Amino acid sequence: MVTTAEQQAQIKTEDLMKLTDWQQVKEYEDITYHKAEGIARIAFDRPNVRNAFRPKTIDEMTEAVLNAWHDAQIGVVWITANGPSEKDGIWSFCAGGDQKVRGQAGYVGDDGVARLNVLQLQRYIRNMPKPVIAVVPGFAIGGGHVLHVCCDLSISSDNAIYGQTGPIVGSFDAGYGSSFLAAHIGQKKAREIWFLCRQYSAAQAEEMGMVNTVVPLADLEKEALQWSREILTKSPIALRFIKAGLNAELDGQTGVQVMAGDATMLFYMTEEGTEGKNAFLEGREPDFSKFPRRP
Ligand code: 1HA
Repeated sequence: MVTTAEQQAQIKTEDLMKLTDWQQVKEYEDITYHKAEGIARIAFDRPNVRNAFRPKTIDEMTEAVLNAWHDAQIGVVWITANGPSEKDGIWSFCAGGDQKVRGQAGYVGDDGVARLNVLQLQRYIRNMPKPVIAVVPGFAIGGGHVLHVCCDLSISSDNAIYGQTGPIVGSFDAGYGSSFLAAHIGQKKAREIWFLCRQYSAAQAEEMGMVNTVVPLADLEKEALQWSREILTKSPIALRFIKAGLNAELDGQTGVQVMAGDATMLFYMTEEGTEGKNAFLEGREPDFSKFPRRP
């Protein structure tokens, strides 16, 4: 049985968050940001508009994502959402760009400038060398759907609804929102989702490989915690390279650059790499003769 609208209305963010000792990192207007046991929980907090994002929302989310990226204590990052809507009790993940602030050339912020800054956020999620999990408690529509596609894993509540609206509202994401989607579920299904703009249940999303697992809304964060704890027992460098490797082909030169950077980091950690630095600092020629030329 899928969580009904009446049941959704009874479930509060505090209920979902009571399973671990979440500590607030910073107070924001459009999002909330907490950390616990190596996990960063970054949540959309505009449930009354289905968590649609305006420029401030994306600015705040970008700051939190970068903070989690650079925190060496954090090994897993959640992109999730708070709920339910005070108006109708419905839960959502994100309904994409806030159409009320959409101007002629993008979404208009307090500074009056129109931008599509969610694309930068997508790149950060993709390039961050840590697993990012979309923890989806409801509607994932338009640019909200694209964000879950950009995450490494998607854990879905059973009431979640997935779909695209771009060709209805006069928008499209022909970048990550199309190519990564096709990589996940195949070209035919990706074209169906974009050309017809239908809505899909969580069960359908799981069947087509668009999400990893589906659980009742009440158990969503319990499931996400379990997945995160399992991930946190694994080698950070192994996970870093797996993510980079899985991204590399589709990401082209950027994918190669990310992976090459990881290789450089490892090289810096070796005696051979350190010899070059030491020699420079000591004003002598480097001596690489003792390092084997392995087959
Ligand atoms: O395509 C891009 C981009 C492409 C390239 C680069 C950057 C991009 C950045 C963004 C996007 C986009 O995201 S385009 C797609 C924008 N999003 C949409 O078209 C989704 C619009 N919303 C819906 O289709 C529906 O609301 C829904 C399927 C998610 C839920 O339907 P439901 O349950 O019938 O609720 P609804 O009554 O429609 O919405 C509840 C409240 O939330 C409404 O407000 P209220 O009348 O109570 O005051 C509704 O206006 C508000 N709301 C929902 N979605 C949005 C929204 N307000 C502003 N913007 C929204 N996107």
